[in-house]
Amino acid sequence: MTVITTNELRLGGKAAMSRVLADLEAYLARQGHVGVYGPLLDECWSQGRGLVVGFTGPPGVGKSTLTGKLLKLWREDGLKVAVVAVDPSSRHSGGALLGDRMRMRTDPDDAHSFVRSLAARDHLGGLSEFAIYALVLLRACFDRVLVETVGVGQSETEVADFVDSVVFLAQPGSGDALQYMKAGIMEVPHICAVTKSDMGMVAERTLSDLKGSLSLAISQDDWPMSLHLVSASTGKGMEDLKQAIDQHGQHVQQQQKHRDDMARNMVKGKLLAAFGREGFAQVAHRLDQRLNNPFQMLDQLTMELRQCLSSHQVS
Ligand SMILES: Nc1nc2c(ncn2[C@@H]2O[C@H](COP(=O)(O)OP(=O)(O)OP(=O)(O)O)[C@@H](O)[C@H]2O)c(=O)[nH]1
Ligand SMILES: [Mg+2]
Repeated sequence: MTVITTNELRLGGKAAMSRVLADLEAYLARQGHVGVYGPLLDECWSQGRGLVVGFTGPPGVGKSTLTGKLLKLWREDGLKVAVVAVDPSSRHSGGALLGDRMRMRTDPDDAHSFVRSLAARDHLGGLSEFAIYALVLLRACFDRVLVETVGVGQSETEVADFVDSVVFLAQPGSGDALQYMKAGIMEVPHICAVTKSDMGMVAERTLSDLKGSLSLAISQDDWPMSLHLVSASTGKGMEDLKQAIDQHGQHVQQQQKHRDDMARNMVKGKLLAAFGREGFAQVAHRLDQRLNNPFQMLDQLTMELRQCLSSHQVS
């Protein structure tokens, strides 16, 4: 089986991307590991310079509307933009509803914008198993990859592990963000925005509540959190928000450690999910070095642990 090269993927546009995502998903379902796709994923991983931005916040806060607007703004700057919606309701709708809704807002003739909805599957609210691979391929071909996820609690950490910047969106009139951060459930996002500023006072009050409590909040990668008041409907504040995301992106992409941590977390997370703590402990030391080819490493360790398991079962 021959797999497309990174270059072919870049040159092949949206059609090539759709095809490889579908093929990879089918392959993973069949084989249960990245196998022949390892070299492509590793090449995309090492060459991928696109900024992956996670948008998170409660249902209905305005994530889809806002990512749609940002897509437009970055396209006007001449950047290539992909939007991935991780759809928690897809267990019922198969993801089709959201996919259709999103597609309607994008121009099918624009070769440099790509919108795709992915099922959240078993990871409620977080990134699906497959979404992580999809992000790796997308970031090699697009300058901005926007990821929409619902979710609080555990899944926040998961999102934070695989994106460069985390943007938390707060609903006017709600103190959600504040409560989660205070309770330590949610890590401090890099950027926080109160949506729907066209609602007036209620949005402004929410902003000042957040401001008062979070003025000294520093995110994990030493970034002072910025707070924004935006309206995707009127466009107010959107340009500032876009620039704040770009600035954080520049900051984070200069850090090799950030990329190394991402690779390690990805391999660790997948091995833990497949083999549990005991299984992972057997190979944990292999992740001490820098992972230049994390996907082929993941595959190799998966094979070794599977073999180990089956020989135990035989004896
Ligand atoms: N007034 C106002 N309404 C908005 C704005 N942005 C989004 N909305 C409305 O808020 C509702 C939810 O917007 P979505 O963008 O679907 O929110 P979401 O966070 O993606 O929702 P889920 O994906 O279901 O979690 C819709 O009815 C939007 O029209 C805004 O800037 N101003
Ligand atoms: Mg949405």
